[in-house]
Amino acid sequence: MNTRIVTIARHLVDQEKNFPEATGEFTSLMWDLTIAFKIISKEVNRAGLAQYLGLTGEENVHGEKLQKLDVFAHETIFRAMDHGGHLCVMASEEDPGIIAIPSKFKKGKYVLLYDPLDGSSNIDVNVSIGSIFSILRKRTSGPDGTLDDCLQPGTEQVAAGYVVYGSSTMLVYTTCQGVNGFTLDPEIGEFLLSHPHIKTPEYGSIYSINEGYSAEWDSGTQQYIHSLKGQKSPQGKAYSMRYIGSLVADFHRNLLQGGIFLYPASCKDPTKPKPKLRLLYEANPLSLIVEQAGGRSSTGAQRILEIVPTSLHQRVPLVLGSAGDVLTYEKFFQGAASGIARSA
Ligand code: P6P
Repeated sequence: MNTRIVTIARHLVDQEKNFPEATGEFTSLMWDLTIAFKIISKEVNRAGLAQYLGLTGEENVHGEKLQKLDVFAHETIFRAMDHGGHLCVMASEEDPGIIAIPSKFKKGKYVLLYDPLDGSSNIDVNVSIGSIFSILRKRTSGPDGTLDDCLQPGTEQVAAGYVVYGSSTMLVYTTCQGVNGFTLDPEIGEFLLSHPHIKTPEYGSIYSINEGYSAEWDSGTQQYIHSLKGQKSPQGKAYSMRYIGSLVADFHRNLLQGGIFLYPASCKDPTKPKPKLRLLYEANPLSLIVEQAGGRSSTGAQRILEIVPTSLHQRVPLVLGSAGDVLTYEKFFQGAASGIARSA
């Protein structure tokens, strides 16, 4: 039983001590982010009462209708982060291009990529939603961040995290020194350490996938999912399908309990596989977290974190969670693919 009261501020300072060269800039950046998440949490928890229900009528870069809370979350994170002097550039799932730091503010050495409110289609039905963030170091010369600074492989992330706005609001993040979870105590407005040193089980007994699309899956995915049904997992329990349709909520449950989340590309047109989830704002940050927690993350063919991005809103197939389950999936996926290669 963890009896110590550890705020996220204390945790950030303690972790900073592990980096002798640390200037405190990263700690301050993370602190600013937590302020934004507290503000968003307050609004998410009253969405049913506020005027946020319903659509703005506008659409984001992907043609998805914007919920007012999406816009609020996007702007809240920007306004919390644009003046701290720690960032050289930002990019958001809700914005078509890179987001420059206003010229009146000092620029810093970090890059922030974020999905302000993932799963927002669930807002009106009170299903858990989340925010996801990824932090990189600037790698180009000059003070202003560029597109190149954003298009770095996930292995270059210095930190990543998510907030799940559920029965409680939890912030889970890594600075590549393991994964820790903090629960917001709204009475005191503090994120308190509630899940230290999160490790995900090598095998789970949960698989999370939208079975409604099974006809569009590649044959490896179809064979893998079929193989789970009626089977016991190495955990000794029969596999169960759990799918909320909100990435952060599905990921968070599987991270804690073990399991595998899959969003394969649609192969409705076998010549043009069509993935849905975004590399920079969803796949990379969650992949860093799951690997830091002892799990695994891939497209089925390639480690997510090693993909070299080519565009801000690039989409990838995403299979991540318990390492044993993901490895088993990869064998099915690659076996079927090579089988296709053989018959071709
Ligand atoms: P589908 C929500 O819109 C989202 O981006 C993720 O949060 C979620 O995992 C996925 O899409 C659900 O997609 O096609 O199953 O509704």
